[in-house]
Amino acid sequence: MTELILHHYPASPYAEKTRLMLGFKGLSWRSVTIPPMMPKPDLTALTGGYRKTPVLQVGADIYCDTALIARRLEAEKAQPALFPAELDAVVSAFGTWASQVVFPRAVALVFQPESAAIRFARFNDEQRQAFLADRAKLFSGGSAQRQNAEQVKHEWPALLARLERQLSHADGDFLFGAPTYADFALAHCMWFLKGTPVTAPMVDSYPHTSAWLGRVLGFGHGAPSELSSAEAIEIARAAAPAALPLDALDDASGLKPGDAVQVAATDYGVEAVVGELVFSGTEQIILKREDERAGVVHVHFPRLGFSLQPA
Ligand SMILES: N[C@@H](CCC(=O)N[C@@H](CS)C(=O)NCC(=O)O)C(=O)O
Repeated sequence: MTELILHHYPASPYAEKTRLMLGFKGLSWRSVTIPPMMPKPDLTALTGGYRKTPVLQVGADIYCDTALIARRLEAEKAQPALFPAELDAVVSAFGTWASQVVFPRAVALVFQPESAAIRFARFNDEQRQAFLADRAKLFSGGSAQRQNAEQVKHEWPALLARLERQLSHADGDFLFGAPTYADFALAHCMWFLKGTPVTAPMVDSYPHTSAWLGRVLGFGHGAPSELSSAEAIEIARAAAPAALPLDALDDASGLKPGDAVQVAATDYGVEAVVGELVFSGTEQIILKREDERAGVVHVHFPRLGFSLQPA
């Protein structure tokens, strides 16, 4: 079974980034709705503990982190390209900047009290406390720093003025001419801000950025169809992992295929996944693990931003 299965929830910005990339590529996919906070037993049966949103499943192969998911989508369908060869370094670097600089600032703005009050209007006190406790745990132990909303308001005009200038250029329909990964890596931050009337002006006051966002959101989500998490686990169990890539590296850590290892994000959501190292390449690390419910799966992580250590 080679269907693309996205484990996600509607309000997740990184899920929106992925849904838009699926739309850009015109792909069909299965949609599994996951909880927005822990516990996520059906997701972690597949990932071995990685809890962030979204996760892409293709049979018994599980892809963590949207930077790697984007490259898996490119392998699924090469054109239109997210990473044109002549722009790979700049487009990928822009994506890292959007994730590390813009996204945490958007989070601080969205979770400032006036905007959080609107966002959490449907939550009761207990749910609100549970959500805040979950996010505090998500951000403990990693390198990511939560941003201060007042400082972000101070910085925001500098970030947006540069975008405005670039997007007002004659070729400014998208960041680098034709649409690339960079557009999707930034658009979900702006989509997140558009989610409440308190933060929407942080985008709406910038006409070129607003028009660009409209174009990126215009790609839509491709063709999703619902799937239950139990069915997704069954699909993993029934499938065998795909053949491993051939371009393995000698890993700088000295770790070799067959070694028991652990892989963890270094920024936030740093719980480690333990398994057998089966592949270490320039872009990705693949672990094999066996799960009671999902059977043998290969879990794929980006090399950048993830640590690899002996288990
Ligand atoms: N670097 C990750 C970031 C993903 C991320 O931060 N996702 C948020 C939701 S947008 C998350 O996992 N929040 C906690 C949760 O969903 O449990 C990626 O690119 O996939």
